[in-house]
Amino acid sequence: MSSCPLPSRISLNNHLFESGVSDELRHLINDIARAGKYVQNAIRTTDLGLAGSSNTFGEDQLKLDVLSNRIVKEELCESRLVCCFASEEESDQLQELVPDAPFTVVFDPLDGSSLVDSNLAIGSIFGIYSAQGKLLGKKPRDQMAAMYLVYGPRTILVYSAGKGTHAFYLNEVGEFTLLQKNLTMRDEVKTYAPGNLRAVVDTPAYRTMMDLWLDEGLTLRYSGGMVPDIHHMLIKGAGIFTNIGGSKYPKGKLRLLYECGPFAYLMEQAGGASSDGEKSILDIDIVDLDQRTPIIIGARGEVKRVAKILRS
Ligand code: AFP
Repeated sequence: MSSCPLPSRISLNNHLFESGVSDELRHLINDIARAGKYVQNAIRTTDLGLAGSSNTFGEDQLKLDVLSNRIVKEELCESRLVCCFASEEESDQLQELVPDAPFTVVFDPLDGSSLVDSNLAIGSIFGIYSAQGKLLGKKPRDQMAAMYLVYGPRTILVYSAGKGTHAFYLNEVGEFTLLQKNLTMRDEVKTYAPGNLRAVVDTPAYRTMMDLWLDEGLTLRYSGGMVPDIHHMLIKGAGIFTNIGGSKYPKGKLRLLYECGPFAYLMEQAGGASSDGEKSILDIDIVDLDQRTPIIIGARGEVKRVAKILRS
């Protein structure tokens, strides 16, 4: 290595290698990153119309949802490292790719479909588990890695493989290059991102929380896209995001496996916290692929405060 010039930039692959991530996991994360490039291209070039199909939750699928899902599956297949996968856009079954391969991948290929036509930032979310043992019965704490891509004015990739949470940007030649290593959440709240606000109607404690944030003069930062809204907190190093049960979504709108589990992993690796109101999201037993959970995530002290108020 002594004859190597000092790198002028740190690529995702180099960062994974230097972080001691296993070769197989490094290859898989690189392959998922490649899928993100194709999804980004699809967002910019695909017809935004409806696909005429619906996902297992009965939600209409955009052509983009279906295409993004296909893109991710192609890359997972090509990696030859994925034993099974579960996609939010497909059947509520774990689907087999390569028996005996080391990883199980769960993903939401395009989160924020309702924002696509208004050209707001959206994202892809991934959780990576060992293929050893059944997924049902594990907890999100068993993830080996988690990552997301946020497609906005720039395409950003954030991952953790258990040694901190790190951000990369897609540069002009199509390489993910280190933007910020070791994202760190301070115990500070300047912004709040309250999801499923309709729940204030039948969850008085949520209205109490809203009133507190308003009285304390916090700044509202909520786009309706989980990926950019939580990315905002991780990059700023402060804030709170909630999506709790009530009204149309008794258990909260967001899914444990595809959305809350990966973000809880990334947030806690960055020194933040997560809760379902009782315990860390990472400690919830995975009992079925489409289970939903309330989520409180962000600065540690505020997560505790919100959970306490919502329990009251
Ligand atoms: P869509 O995928 O239907 O746009 O939903 C996005 C989402 O799953 C998540 O990204 C947001 O945080 C959440 O829903 C927004 O929920 P509310 O509209 O209830 O605030």
